[in-house]
Amino acid sequence: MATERTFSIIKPDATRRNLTGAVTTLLEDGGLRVVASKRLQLTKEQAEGFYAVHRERPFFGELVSFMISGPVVVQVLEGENAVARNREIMGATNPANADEGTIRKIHAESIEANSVHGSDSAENAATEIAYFFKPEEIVG
Ligand code: RTP
Ligand code: MG
Repeated sequence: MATERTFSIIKPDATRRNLTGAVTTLLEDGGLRVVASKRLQLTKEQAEGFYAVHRERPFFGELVSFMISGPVVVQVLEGENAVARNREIMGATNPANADEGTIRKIHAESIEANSVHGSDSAENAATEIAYFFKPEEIVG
C-alpha cells in the first residue's frame, strides 16, 4: 500500500479539555504524520456543508451545534494506508464500543462528543482536505 493522505478533525470536546497534543501524539505514535494543521472556529454554514451527507439523519442539528460549540483543529495526515490506519487509531464512533488504546476509548465523552473525525474513504479524504486546505498549505 502506497503512502496516502487522510483528513482529521480534533473536535470541540477535545480542544475544550486541552487535548490537542494528546490526540496528536496518538496519531503520530500510530504511524501518521501531520502534514497540515490549523485551529478554526467553524461557522454554522461550514459545519453544515462539511456534514451535508448526514443532513437527513436525526442527529444532524445536534451534530452541527456541537461542532460549532468551540474551536476545532483540522489536519491532513499522511502515512501508509492512512485512511484505514486513522480509523483504527480513532476507534469506533461510540466510545462504549471502541477498542482499548484508541483515541475514542481514551478520550471521548459520548457518541457525539467523540473527540475526532476521520475520513472514511480515500475519495472522501480528498474532498474533505480540499474543503479546508489549499494545496500550498500541505507540506509532506
Ligand atoms: P466521523 O465521521 O466524525 O469520523 O465519525 P464516524 O464516521 O465514526 O461517524 P458517522 O456515522 O460518520 O457520524 C458522524 C458524527 O456524528 C456524530 N453522531 N452522533 N447521536 C448519534 O447517534 C450520533 N451518531 C453519530 C458523531 O460525532 C459522529 O462522529
Ligand atoms: Mg463518518
